Amino acid sequence: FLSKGDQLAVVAVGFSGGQCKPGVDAAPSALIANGLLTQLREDLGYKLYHDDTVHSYKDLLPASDPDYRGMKNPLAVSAVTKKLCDQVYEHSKEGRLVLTLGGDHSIAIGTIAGTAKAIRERLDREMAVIWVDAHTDINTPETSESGNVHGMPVAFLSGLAKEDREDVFGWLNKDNLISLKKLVYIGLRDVDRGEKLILREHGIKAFSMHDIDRHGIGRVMEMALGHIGNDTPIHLSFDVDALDPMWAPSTGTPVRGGLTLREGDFIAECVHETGCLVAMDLVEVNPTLEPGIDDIGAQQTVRSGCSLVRCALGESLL
Ligand code: HAR
Ligand code: MN
Ligand code: MN
Ligand code: MN
Repeated sequence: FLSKGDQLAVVAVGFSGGQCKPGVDAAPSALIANGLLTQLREDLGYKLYHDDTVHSYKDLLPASDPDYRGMKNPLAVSAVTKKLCDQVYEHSKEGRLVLTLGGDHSIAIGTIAGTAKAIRERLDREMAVIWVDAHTDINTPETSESGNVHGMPVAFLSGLAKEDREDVFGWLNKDNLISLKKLVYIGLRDVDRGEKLILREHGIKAFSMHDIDRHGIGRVMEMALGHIGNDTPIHLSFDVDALDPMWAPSTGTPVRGGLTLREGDFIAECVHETGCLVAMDLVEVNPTLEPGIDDIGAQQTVRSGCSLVRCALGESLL
């Protein structure tokens, strides 16, 4: 009831400027070449809104983009996410479920800002975010040790990080922001010191791999969804590096000890079951990073990514 159940907008974002490794921009094409859109259309029965382009936003990229407050590519990431915010907002406002294929995780600044605003206007509700990741991506420009904006999206989206300059995320309005009370992390295992302080200070709900080992993924999902509460619109932001490198080796910052693919799929299925999913991001697939031989690692990562999306969109429902 939160979205028009059969209408799915797909936004393909070939952008890698939130971090330093090229290749994550090739993910949307690789996911689509693996048959993802056909599966969503033919097997799952969605009516797709997709313009058959992978957006690279070349016209938005500045000629020169010096570091600002320690952030790398600040103008590019800001301009691209602002445009993406508008695209996602337009779809979400129409009641469509929005699937965004990244790209690195900085693009969530655009997607979440877009849905948060649309859901406020359309349903007068504050949306929840389930962030599935090895990382918390909640560094402020000042706490970040890397300067990579893909480690900062949650800080900008929650208002923890603020910037007046319009061309460096100053375009983010109060309408675009989310509440830290309605944020839940799942899959964490590589959290910076400064980020741990932020989690503690704000009492942010977080389930690490340790919690999943202790309680099992079933109980963790009960607790995660219980925290959000019934009938709350959910934006699922899924970083493929939440999966163990065995299932997703081709990603920029792999961390050992992650989710099995089945656990990842289960998370996605549980979110689907709520009936409250309004948007999903799948990010950080980098088919050009190949730690194995031939293409097997990249292929496995792409297959895993497709599986997560299909599960979130209802594949396993009987
Ligand atoms: N915390 C580190 C940083 O801020 C690493 C972040 C890595 N992020 C991702 N997305 N791959 O989750 O740079
Ligand atoms: Mn498009
Ligand atoms: Mn991430
Ligand atoms: Mn990550």
